Amino acid sequence: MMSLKERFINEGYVVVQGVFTIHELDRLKDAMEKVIVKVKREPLRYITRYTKKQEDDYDTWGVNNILKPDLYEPAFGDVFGNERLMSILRGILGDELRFWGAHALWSPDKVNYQLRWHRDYGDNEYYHPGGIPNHVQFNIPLYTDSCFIAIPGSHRRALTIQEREEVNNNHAHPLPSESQVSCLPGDVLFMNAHTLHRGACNSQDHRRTLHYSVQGKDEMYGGHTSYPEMKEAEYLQRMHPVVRELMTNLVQWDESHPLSPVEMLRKVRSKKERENYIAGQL
Ligand SMILES: O=C(O)CCC(=O)C(=O)O
Repeated sequence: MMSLKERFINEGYVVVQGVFTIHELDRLKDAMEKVIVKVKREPLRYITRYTKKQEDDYDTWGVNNILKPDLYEPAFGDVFGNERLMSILRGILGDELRFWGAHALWSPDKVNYQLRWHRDYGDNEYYHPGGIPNHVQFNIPLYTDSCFIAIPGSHRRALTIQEREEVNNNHAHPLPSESQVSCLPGDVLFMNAHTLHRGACNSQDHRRTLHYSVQGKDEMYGGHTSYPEMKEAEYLQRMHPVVRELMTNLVQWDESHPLSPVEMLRKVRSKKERENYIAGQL
């Protein structure tokens, strides 16, 4: 029988059951509702994900950067105090990790969403034939969640013609080997975001899911998501010690690997593209 890590490397994702306790989930649910209220009140203030974005008529399905001071709730950082979670992440990526991202996703109120087929980070051509991950993304569903749809093993190969057509045309049609991934509250979905995937969620669903990512401390791919507060002692002091370490590692890596002007431009462009895309403008 394959180990959890082998399944992750082989399939590009794996669901681990019962990682979070009811008590942890309850704290996260409270924190999540506070964030949703803030974002719905002032969506333009944050990096918000929209299904509808018209003046005075917004419908949202998520927000990025929930560990930033204006959205932070201690429960969000305390996720990294879960020993089972940390041992799985370290088992896949190694003992020393760095922070990459922390976002929140929820069901829209008005407009159902169908997120197109994609690999994350704008890297639709990227794959590692051995399935070796350069990050782990993980979803913590606070309620039953079946919104993530993926093609198992697609992170280890080039896209097929049919898949490439879907990606290039921003489509979200069902594909032959797709698999809808279902999680119960307490489960964690670990994913290699280079696995071809899409998302779908209806306004009738009650989705509340945290969407985090980490990398190995010295991973050459990625990084560059540190923000100024991560260097402030007062901000770091509020964080769980593991988060403090992950953020310090990210800042150190970002500072010792400055982007060239061309890379900077590429990053700004792909960030803009991604923001437009998650803002429902593509
Ligand atoms: O709704 C989902 O779970 C998919 C989210 C997603 O694909 C993304 O944020 O890139």
